Amino acid sequence: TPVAADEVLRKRALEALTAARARTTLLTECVEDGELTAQHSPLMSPLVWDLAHIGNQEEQWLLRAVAGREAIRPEIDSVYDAFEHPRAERPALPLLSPTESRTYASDIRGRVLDVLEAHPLHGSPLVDSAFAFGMIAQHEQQHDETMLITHQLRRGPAALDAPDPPGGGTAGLPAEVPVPAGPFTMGTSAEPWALDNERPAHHRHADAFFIDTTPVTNGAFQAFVADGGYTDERWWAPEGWEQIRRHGIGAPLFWRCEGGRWLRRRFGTTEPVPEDEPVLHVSWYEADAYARWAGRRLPTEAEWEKAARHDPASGRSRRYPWGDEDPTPERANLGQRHLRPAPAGAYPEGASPCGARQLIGDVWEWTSSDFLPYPGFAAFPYREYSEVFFGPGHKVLRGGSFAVDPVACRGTFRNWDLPVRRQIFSGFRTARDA
Ligand code: AVJ
Ligand code: FE
Repeated sequence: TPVAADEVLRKRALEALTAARARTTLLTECVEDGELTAQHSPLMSPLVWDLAHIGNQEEQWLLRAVAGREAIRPEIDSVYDAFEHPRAERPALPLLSPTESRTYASDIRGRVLDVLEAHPLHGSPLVDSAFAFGMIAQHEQQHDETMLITHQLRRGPAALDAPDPPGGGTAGLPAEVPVPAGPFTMGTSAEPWALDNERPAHHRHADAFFIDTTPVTNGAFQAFVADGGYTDERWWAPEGWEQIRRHGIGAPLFWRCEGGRWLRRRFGTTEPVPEDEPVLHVSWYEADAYARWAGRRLPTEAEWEKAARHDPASGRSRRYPWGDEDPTPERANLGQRHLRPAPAGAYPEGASPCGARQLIGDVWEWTSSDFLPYPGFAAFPYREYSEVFFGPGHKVLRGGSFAVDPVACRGTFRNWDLPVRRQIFSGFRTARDA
């Protein structure tokens, strides 16, 4: 019955919002208040900006747009508008204090839970299937990932802790798997909480290609470094070459060489670079250069999605590599359960029909594609989520990292960033034409 279906939606939305807030709380309670207002990197906002921005977006969409309420603190909207103020300028804004930010966000949440209990979940695209509630849970989780990046950039002793992910191993696995030529369905019109840029479902053709079974590992990337990959202009796109020259970049972010051994800084600790783990913190240019050095290329976004979703047995595209069921800890490294990617070859239960592993979770995977709208795209509910970023300036990343919550991760989910970015939890796998 519709009433029972609504109760399922309300429960799902409540769980997603509650899980997001638990993670926000963890990320903002594990350091002193002074660290919340500090700027740990000009690339990032102070953590306290993310905290109040989370509350402000929730107020704007769930209290004002959905429930028609008056603004509670209209004067702060502009302070927490990401487009008005670039990250580097945010520490100078009249920000709410840590205590005020916590109180504001929890006050908004209390009112939102009242709205969620009673508001109709039919009658407009914003509320159908509890979309706006799902969108706001995804928004908070995306900022939680951003805050985790800030934690990685911050100096000082570790503030976070988590058990290691399960082991992997590539013995017996082919280095690459084939995907035959043919059409497939890209994007979705069915996933209720899919964001505007994932829509609509449409047909695409892909020529036959091979794709790496696992993401490229640190060990493989070290071979590129040792072979002089960073000093050979042949492998680099011109803007990438310019960036590594100008900044003296010779290895992934957070790596350093000591006595001939590669070490890396990871959430307040330093450790030898684990050779069997997917490489992390590389720019699109570094991924692209590695692929060219290896005689290969990055997959296109369509190739990535076909490898992840297309089921040749049924001809359908599935929600995830393993099928239509939600992620579990046995299938993918998601949700900040671990503070690192799992070794290559982990999660056999998460393999896709073509045999590729770890397409979901572990590291965001750079693709060769620009972030562009699908045919039939319609901005919803606001142009600033996706539309203003379309174009050649941003490259698409797929699959999610260990820092992405399952609510903001699926086979159709699209992330994007500037090709110079390397503080994000980014890695890649390579491909080639068949
Ligand atoms: C989709 C991850 C690129 O963090 O800039 C957060 C998500 N949009 N608030 C970002 C987002 C508005 C966005 N990314
Ligand atoms: Fe935001």
